[in-house]
Amino acid sequence: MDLPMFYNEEDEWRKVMLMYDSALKEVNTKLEILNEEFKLNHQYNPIEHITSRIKSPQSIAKKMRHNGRELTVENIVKYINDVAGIRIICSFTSDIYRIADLIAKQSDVQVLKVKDYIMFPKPNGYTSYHMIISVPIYLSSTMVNVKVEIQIRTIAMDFWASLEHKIYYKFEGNAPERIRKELKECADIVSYLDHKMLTLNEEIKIYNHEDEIEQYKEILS
Ligand code: 0O2
Repeated sequence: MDLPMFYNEEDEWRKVMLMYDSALKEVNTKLEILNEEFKLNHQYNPIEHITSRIKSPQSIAKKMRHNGRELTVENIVKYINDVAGIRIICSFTSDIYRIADLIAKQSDVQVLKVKDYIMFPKPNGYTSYHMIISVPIYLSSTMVNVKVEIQIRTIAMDFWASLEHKIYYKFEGNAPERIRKELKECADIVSYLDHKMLTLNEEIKIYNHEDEIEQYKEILS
């Protein structure tokens, strides 16, 4: 984003945070609208729930240190993609791609980067679909494009990721081999479960469709 001119670093920081916060509101509204419309047309919610957060100053500083960059507002805006983050939890894997596609198709949304950890899981077993997008935010005298990281995953993927996150921090990234192996096994079970649930849901849809045809036949006879 092109930063408007600010008077000092503290003012600048506050205004940048306002922009990230506004971007979260924009994207959350877009998602609520898509979910409501989908519910109206298809009688179900593709989105189970949504959480959003602004990255804590400590996490931002840690990431900047890790990347070996000087901690300035300009660098944060330029190099940290997930200051504003949204996590979308879906029931089925097919919903993930549907939601990602609906977001990407919006004309004011720019997709800057996609990481498909569902097609290509991380070696530890992590699966999720990540998008870095930018959305326009209109201020009184200017418009800025603000980056938002969107993570889309199923309930089961989210369950796994939160436990893995806890374990990662508990062992500071050096979990014992046995725990890492068991986590990977759990990730395989998650993937199997998601696949099985999706297949079952598709079957139920066929039954519902056949029921509807029978009902029409009865009405017409
Ligand atoms: P937190 O606390 O969630 O904010 P890039 O954005 O492309 O410049 P980055 O940040 O490595 O580079 O991107 P990536 O790989 O898309 O990962 C970003 C976020 O995905 C992480 O943010 C986590 O939230 C999540 N994530 C990625 N890999 C894992 C994993 O192995 N396990 C779990 N539980 N989550 C993961 P942060 O900043 O690490 O943390």
